[in-house]
Order: sequence, then C-alpha cells, then structure tokens
Amino acid sequence: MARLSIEVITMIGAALILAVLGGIAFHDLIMIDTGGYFPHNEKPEVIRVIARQYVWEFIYPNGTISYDKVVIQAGKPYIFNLTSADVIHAMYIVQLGYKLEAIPGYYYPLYIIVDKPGVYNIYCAEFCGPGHYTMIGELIVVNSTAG
Ligand SMILES: [Cu+2]
Repeated sequence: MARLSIEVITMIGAALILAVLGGIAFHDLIMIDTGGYFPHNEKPEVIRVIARQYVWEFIYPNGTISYDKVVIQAGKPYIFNLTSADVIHAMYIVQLGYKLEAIPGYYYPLYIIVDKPGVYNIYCAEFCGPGHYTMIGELIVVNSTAG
C-alpha cells in the first residue's frame, strides 16, 4: 500500500509540474502574441506591410507607400501589420530574429523595436514562386531625432 501512495504522489507531482510549466508557456505566448512585452509609455506606430510576388509594400500611417524599403527610428516601438496580396509569404529579418507569416486575408501584427541603427535585410522565408529569391527588402533604422 505504501508503494501505491508513492506512485500516486509521483503522478500528482508530475501533473502539477506540467500544469505550472503549461501555465507559464500559455501566459508568455499570449504576451508575445498581443505585444504584452511592449513598452506601454509610448504608442507604437502602425505600418501596414503587404507582401506580394515579389515585393514588400510598406504603407506608413500618413499614407506614404514605399516598396522594398522601410525606415523606422531606433528605440521606437512599431507594429508591422502584415498581410499578403497573393500567396503565402513570410517576413524574415534574420539579424534581428523577427519572423512572421504573411497570409492572404489575414493581418498579423509584428511588434518591433530596434535599438541599433543600421540596415537590416528583409527576406521572404516562404517559397512563393519563381522570383522568391529576389524578394529582399531593407529595414533602415535611423537614429531617433526626437531626443
Ligand atoms: Cu515571398
């Protein structure tokens, strides 16, 4: 009988550990998905990003459209609202570790802050047709002049 209770205690212990880890993972995934880790003192600027064969289209809040190049300020929060006009693409900024699918009919937010000014390549990480390899854009991060 003593052995049975040890087994039961082990199972309950394991279930508790899994429940705690699952809860932490669930919380973190929700935070990542909703931008919960974003600083709340500054309102992020929303830039629409439309992926299409084989170009990245960026639409700034003032309506300005830019192709294959997007300019943001260092240290400022942005949301790239990502969608696709044709097939599935994926925005991949290798040096910064940002990657998100662009799917027709859906908008997915990519919460982004870049602290270091520079030029970062934007690749398409989803094979989207014969011109897939030409689908390279630039994320240009400039020094914030607001300070
Ligand atoms: Cu693509």
